[in-house]
Amino acid sequence: KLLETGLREAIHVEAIDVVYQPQVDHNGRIVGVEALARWSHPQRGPISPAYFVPLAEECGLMMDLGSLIMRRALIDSRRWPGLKVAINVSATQLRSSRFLPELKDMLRETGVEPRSIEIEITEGMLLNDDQPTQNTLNALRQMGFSIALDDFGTGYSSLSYLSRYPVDKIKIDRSFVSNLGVDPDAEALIRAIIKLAKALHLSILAEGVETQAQSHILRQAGCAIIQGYLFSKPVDRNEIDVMMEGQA
Ligand code: G
Ligand code: G
Ligand code: MN
Ligand code: NA
Repeated sequence: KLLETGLREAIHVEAIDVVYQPQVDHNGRIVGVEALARWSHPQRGPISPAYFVPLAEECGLMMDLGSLIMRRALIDSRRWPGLKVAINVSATQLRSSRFLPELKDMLRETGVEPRSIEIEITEGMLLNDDQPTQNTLNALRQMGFSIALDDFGTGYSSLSYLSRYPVDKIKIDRSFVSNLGVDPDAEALIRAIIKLAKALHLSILAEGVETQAQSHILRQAGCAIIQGYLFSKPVDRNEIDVMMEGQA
């Protein structure tokens, strides 16, 4: 209850910030960044989005929180013309009739082109298979956004939704990556996922890459883009500026 009040206040005064985690090719060249929300409670300190995003869902604050993050990420994206900025969008946002009109307003306000933005949704959201979600995804795709499927492999996925929904990229969940070199089946699983992605003409990215060994196996398996602590943790916008100056 106390946290709910704090979150409401933080959203009201726009005290939620966004950090960015680079997505790199195997030469270490940054090709995109994922926007990740951050909240530091005045008394309790940093609270994980794994906690405050679901809290926002429970107390009806998700649309306000999502809009705040979206606007912030769109504004920041103008700093990095060559980069795609990936933004996590929740199930509630996709189902809401507020979502598309607000997004269109923000695009107008900021002058940002949809093709420089990737919308990240989770596998679980597709399992509900409701019409509003499908309509919104189709509209996003038509506007020129790309769509990435986050945490791929963790849902109870019948693969059929992959062809039913307008998905451009799958992000291999870090649980598969962390098992590389530990669980003998992990490499086979990753190879299978990559093969599937290629058969469906989907781009592929692996998350949670922490070691050179993991990076090497992924590269061998045909996964060209990686995200994880090996290259960089999520950092503030100024640090991305510096990284981008270095690769100009
Ligand atoms: O950044 P971190 O690893 O702490 O994120 C934890 C979880 O919170 C991840 O599952 C991530 O996808 C989710 N998350 C982070 N930022 C956002 C956001 O802006 N919107 C939504 N819906 N989820 C987010
Ligand atoms: O679910 P999603 O992919 O949006 O979650 C992103 C979260 O994963 C972020 O909170 C980020 O802090 C975390 N993360 C990013 N890279 C790594 C990594 O290499 N290892 C681990 N353990 N977590 C990571
Ligand atoms: Mn994500
Ligand atoms: Na993920």
